[in-house]
Amino acid sequence: MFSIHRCRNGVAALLFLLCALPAFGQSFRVQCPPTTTLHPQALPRGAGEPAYTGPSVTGQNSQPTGVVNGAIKCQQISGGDGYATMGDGTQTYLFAFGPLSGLADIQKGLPGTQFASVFNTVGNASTDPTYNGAVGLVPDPESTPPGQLTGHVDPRQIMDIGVMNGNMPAPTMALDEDDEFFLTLTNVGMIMRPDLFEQHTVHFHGYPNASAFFDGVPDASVAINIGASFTYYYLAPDAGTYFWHCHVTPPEHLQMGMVGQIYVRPRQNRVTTATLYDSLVTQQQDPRTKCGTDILCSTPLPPRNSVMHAKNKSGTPTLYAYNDGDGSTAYDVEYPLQIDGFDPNFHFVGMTFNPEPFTDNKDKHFLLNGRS
Ligand SMILES: [Cu+2]
Repeated sequence: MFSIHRCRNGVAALLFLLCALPAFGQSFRVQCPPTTTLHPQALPRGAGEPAYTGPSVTGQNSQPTGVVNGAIKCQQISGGDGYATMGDGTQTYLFAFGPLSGLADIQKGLPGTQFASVFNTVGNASTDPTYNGAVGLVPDPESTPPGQLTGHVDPRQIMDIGVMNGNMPAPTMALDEDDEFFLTLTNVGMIMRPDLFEQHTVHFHGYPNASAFFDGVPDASVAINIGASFTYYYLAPDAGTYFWHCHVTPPEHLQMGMVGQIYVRPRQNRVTTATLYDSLVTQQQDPRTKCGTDILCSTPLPPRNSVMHAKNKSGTPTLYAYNDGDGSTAYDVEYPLQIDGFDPNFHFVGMTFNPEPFTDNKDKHFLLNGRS
């Protein structure tokens, strides 16, 4: 995840000094493996999300041959700055995340989260409006054999698209329960604040088993420097609607705009059994969420009824917010909604080189999806 360049030719003292400088450097990279222990077979492009067929293999010895559920999903975001346009046309300065993958989907208001087979493609998001892969991903000239997609990127493409491209809300993320999610944060710097050397992180609220390494609280975790990338890893554990934010000086970076949404769609969307209830019984036998052995088991089974896995008004299978077992969280329309408030004075001062007035901070703009 980090790339540390060592000097290979540091014999003469002067030479060593000259080439020691890059030793402090990091670099942009993306990480999106096509296979993992939990997902040993790469999904072909266009395969879609596999159906939920039973308890997942955990990778532990007790279950050497288990069912593989879900897929590998990947996303890249920038940490940087940008502007929001208020209802009266005022341009309000943001510290913000921007999209660096799934740009074609983001333009349509969809999440920027992609299957590994889509993320790991080479294309030019500046010229191709249909490109959903990782911005900057190019063949690695130093791979064996040369030309493999190893996560090596062309930083120019990332800077061309990522600089001054931050938005609030941050790029939407959406995955399915049982997915493995590789989220790369690439810090492109804040071009309006060259006096700052701000790090950024991703801190995922409501994520119960976060390892400290991927938790994004900089006091106890990793924070990402300008010019560097870091890939967070999450095993989507529990269906629901969550939010995430940068945890570097959180009152400032959150107020300035570094907050977005993450949706974990329930297994119930992918069951093929006749009744939702029976599928829920199967799900509750899953070692990862089984009652009695896992902290994620929160509720007993609801009363049995025989609701079929119904079609919605447009004739496609109904989607659900949670694994409810009885269809009670079915919905027809999917739309991300984020409510924010911010103080335009604080944002204005945040664009200058003066200290921000934390004690005078008072939200005056109330925002729905970034619009006042
Ligand atoms: Cu930040």
